[in-house]
Amino acid sequence: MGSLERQPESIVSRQALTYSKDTHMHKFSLAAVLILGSSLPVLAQDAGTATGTFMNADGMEVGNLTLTQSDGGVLITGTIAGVAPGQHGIHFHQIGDCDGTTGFESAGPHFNPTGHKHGLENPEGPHLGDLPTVESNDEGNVTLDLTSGQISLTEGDEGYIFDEDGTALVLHADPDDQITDPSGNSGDRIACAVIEADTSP
Ligand SMILES: [Cu+2]
Ligand SMILES: [Zn+2]
Repeated sequence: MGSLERQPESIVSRQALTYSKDTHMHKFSLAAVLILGSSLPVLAQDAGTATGTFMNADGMEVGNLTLTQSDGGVLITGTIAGVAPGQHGIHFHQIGDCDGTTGFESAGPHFNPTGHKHGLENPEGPHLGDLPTVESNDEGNVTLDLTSGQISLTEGDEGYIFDEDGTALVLHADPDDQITDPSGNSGDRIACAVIEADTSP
């Protein structure tokens, strides 16, 4: 019977994998090298990057960021200075507009193209713009080193951030509780960076 033959198949293949693990790994790595080798020029062209400059509400430059698209998501690196020590909420917001005179309300709500609720721990969440909290050290410096599997620099992806009105990365005064809609009780918006696509070749 088909089902009887099919069922042991997975067991057999599992055994085979254990039995000839070295052979399999060898094949996999060979394949990986071949795939990587053939697509390297394409990867170099398509590897998206973006940058931004953080402003505080007084309009002073307080930091910068770089976004780098990779297979595992978008790597977010950068620094923000002059931030009270402790945990702070940080999110991508829907509009690429950082107007300090509005307390950065100009950046709109969290980036949320899928219509979910706020928070990485919210069963009805998260917003695609939600991120883990970041920490400012005793000198008041935040070092950004995060990866988001939710946003994308690649057009056509669900989390593509370069929609018509752009996107901003916003740092808050308070920690993000990761569940309270719509912004995790993270308080005032204290720094904001408009995300700009890197168009250099
Ligand atoms: Cu926010
Ligand atoms: Zn959110």
